[in-house]
Amino acid sequence: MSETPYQALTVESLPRRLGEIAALRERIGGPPEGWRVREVGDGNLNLVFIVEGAAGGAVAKQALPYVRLVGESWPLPLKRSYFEYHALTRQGARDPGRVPAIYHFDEGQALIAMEYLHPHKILRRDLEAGVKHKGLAEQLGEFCARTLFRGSDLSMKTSERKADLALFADNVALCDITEQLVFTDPYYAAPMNRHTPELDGLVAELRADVELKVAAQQLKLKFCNHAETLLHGDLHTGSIMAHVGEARVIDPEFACYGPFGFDVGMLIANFLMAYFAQAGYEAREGEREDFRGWTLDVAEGVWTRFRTEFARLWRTERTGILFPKALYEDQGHMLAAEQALSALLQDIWIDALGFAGVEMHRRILGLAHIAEFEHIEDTGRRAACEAKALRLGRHLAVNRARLLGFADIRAAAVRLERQG
Ligand code: SR1
Ligand code: MG
Repeated sequence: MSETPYQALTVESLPRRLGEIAALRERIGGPPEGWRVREVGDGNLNLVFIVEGAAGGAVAKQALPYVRLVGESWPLPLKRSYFEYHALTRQGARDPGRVPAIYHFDEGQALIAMEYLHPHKILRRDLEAGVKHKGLAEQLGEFCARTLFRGSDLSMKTSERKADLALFADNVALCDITEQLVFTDPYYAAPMNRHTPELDGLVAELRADVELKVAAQQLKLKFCNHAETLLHGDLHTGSIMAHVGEARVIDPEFACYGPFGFDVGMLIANFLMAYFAQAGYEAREGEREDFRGWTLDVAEGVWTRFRTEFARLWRTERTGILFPKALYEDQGHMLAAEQALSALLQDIWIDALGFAGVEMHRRILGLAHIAEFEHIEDTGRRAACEAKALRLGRHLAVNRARLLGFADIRAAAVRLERQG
């Protein structure tokens, strides 16, 4: 495929074009003309095909030269596929088995052929349907800790870390989306924004909130300038596929170097939004109480498992240029190393809360919304759920340095939920 100029795949052209690739022919099996192909992309950017044959299946993800959600009026570089490929290979090495295996990558066609995760479902759909998953918080917390710790100067050889910093620094267009859509657009009437009409009053209040705007820009400064580790960059519950007891992380095309707290904060925000969305699906008040509580447990569990695993890696794998053991353990200064770890985790916690706050805002006020809220048909009811998330988001962003532990977040969320 690499000889031919870029061409978007179609259900019809895919068997002929991918059938030329030996690794895929073997994986899928049978003659390509007999392959069953479906286009299933429901994300904002790309084409995604599921291809099945006699021996098994594969997923073919191809970037389009524009933002699918908006159309050709918003061009977007195909090179995002290259960043996704490189992020997947690093994440696969840093937390084996948690991301899909790659079968084939074609940079010219902006195409990654990878493992078909079956019968896994996009986690967001289960959060809407009220389906729990065992071990979710633990697996996601570990994924964050392992990929973030092992992609940083705490772990990597400095020459490799700097080479990766340079490689991912070129992911300009996707970083620009995050910079704009997450940190700026929600806080003024930007052209692509939209919100549920019943929220007009609260939206005006938030956009006039100077403290909140300062917090959002402080967080943007961190995102743009604190190149601490390789981020997934878009770690929401639509970037996770789950099936009984197993979560897999997909879609790291927004990968870039950024602050430790970003992925963790985004993830926590998405479970907090799922918490507030539950009331929109209750035929009888309180019907989803148990599931609602579980979404908070997962948000908390992500943070606690992240912290535990990060601490374990700090103690056992601190081989990079930061906080070298030569200065601490080798001098008998174990306590100082533990204090440095606690201080770093505290900084990450504060950042994560801030990023969680702005993520909750942009999913309600910006361009890219989430299904759990969008599928609540009654707009009055939807707005009531969204308003609680907006208020908690504000609390997290503005008061992030004053919130001591998850108990504070839980109490604030429950209070808002009970206020009705
Ligand atoms: C224009 S892209 C909008 C959003 O979709 C992606 O999934 C990212 O979350 C991005 O911010
Ligand atoms: Mg995505």
